[in-house]
Amino acid sequence: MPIHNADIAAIFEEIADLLEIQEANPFRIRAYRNAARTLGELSQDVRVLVEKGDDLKRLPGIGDDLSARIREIVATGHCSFLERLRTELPPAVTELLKIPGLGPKRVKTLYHDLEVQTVEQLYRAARDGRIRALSGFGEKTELNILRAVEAHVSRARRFKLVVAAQYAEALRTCLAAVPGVKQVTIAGSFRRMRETVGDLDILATAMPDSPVMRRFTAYDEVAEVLSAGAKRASVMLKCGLQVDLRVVAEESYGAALQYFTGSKAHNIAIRRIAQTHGLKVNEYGVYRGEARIAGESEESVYRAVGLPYIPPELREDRGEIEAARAGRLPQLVELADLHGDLHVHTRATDGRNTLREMALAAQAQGFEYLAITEHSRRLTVAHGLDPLRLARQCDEIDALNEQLTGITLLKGIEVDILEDGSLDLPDKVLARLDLVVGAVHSKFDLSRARQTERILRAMEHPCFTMLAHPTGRLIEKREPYDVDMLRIIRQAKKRGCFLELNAHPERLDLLDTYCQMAKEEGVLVSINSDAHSSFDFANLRFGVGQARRGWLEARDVLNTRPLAELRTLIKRTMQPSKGVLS
Ligand code: DGT
Ligand code: CA
Ligand code: CA
Repeated sequence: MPIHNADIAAIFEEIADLLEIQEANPFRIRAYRNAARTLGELSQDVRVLVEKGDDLKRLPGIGDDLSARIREIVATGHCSFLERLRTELPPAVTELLKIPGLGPKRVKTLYHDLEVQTVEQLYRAARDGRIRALSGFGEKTELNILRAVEAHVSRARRFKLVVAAQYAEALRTCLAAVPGVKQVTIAGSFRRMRETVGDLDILATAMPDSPVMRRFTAYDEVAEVLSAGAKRASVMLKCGLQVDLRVVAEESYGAALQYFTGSKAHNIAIRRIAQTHGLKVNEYGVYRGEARIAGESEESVYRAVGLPYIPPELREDRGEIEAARAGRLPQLVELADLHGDLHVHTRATDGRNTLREMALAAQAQGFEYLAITEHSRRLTVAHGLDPLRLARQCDEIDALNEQLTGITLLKGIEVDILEDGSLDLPDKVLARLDLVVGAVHSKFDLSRARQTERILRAMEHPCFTMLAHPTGRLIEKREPYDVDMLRIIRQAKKRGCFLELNAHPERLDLLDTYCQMAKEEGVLVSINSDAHSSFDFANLRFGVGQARRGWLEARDVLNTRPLAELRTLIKRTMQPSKGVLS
């Protein structure tokens, strides 16, 4: 049975939860959580790394113990340590930890004093007023628990794109290898590169005698077959992700792909246009009366309604149809357009690889330049750089640039923007660099006015080049902080600086709608990996997907520029002579 990163991550999360209920050593718990995060967000399949004999310890947060656990899971599909822990506690207890407001301590009390082991039992205990009597709970907590359980049960689970991709790509490979199968495409929100995916919608064409349906419902990771017919089936995977498969006739493939790619709003708008032409569009084709006039390709569907092909990432009914009509569709940026990356870390702070390793990995991506942007001293958890260590790294970069050919390292920093908008390193230190990437890593909950002022002030600094992950959101974990993004974008315009689109799968920040805003205001966006290891460059594809959803063309993206042009653009932001240093 193929093991995915997300499976291992889930095992490690569960281990961390169980250790927490047992009140184990906090460092040990954190090690499992960090490892789960690393795996959950990694683009490469860990199983493949294991099979290739790669050293897993090169991954962030993976030491000897965890590396051995991963090998065991990949080899056997099981984790003996987790199994031992599970026998020590009732099975549904970890589910209780997912209820907001319930930590391991409370779960322990509920379990020991009320014999609450499942979410249903928790709900009943709260409803019947039995929880308020427990020490450390009270009536208000009980009510909060009741509300949280209701919300928990009704919330439809969504999957981060990178996680959905791990399942989708494995399943596509499997289905494509079934005899008689011709085409397999993952449609739906996955194809539109939405940052999260509700379920997977797979479309296939196959010979009539192909066993594709049987193979699909018998796929190793299926937990439950929800429905199964000759042409369509739905399954629930063990990880909780639902997958729908439809097998369509070749002549309808384009129409079905167009229909199941969505979005629903886009499809409705397309059908309305079709009606004005006296046409009918459905998943089988485009019809004039009884006659089918298009449907074998998506292009043919759009052509039939008088439109050029619209790329999936734009299909949200956010102006793409009007733009298509007017012949003003953007020529969307592609991964191959990138000439470099302007935000990465190395072993000097919380990254995994050396300068040289990162440089070579960037070169293997086909990049011409790579900016090294470590954390600054304030971020002590990441072992941020002080002026001395930064100066030493700058010397190392100079020396390395002498040796390397075909790739140029740029000297940068990801400097903390402090609460008052000042930067975490002295001006003189910043002035020596090629670029300064500013980031908010603290005080996320300031008022909108204060958070905006803080960032605007940081951008006033004569050495400020780029604002990293501008809203600070972590998908499904932390809401964006409250800022006036239009003012920030206008400040960037005024100062000639740039906004980052951080391609880390948990960030994808700038958000797509703000990309559009930046483009309209004439501010260039830089698609950066924020790589903490040489593997992380693979995440750039998700950043590019987000940029495409934000209508960005190559010319709207800073790091599509060749090095010489890039240098000119970033030099303009570094104006120490005009500022404090003069
Ligand atoms: P998701 O799964 O929530 O991330 O989002 P989607 O966009 O993948 O939505 P899903 O899986 O419910 O349906 C897949 C596509 O099928 C959707 O993007 C458009 C099409 N579709 C579904 N329901 C309808 C509908 O009622 N009308 C139309 N025109 N299209 C629909
Ligand atoms: Ca879907
Ligand atoms: Ca669906």
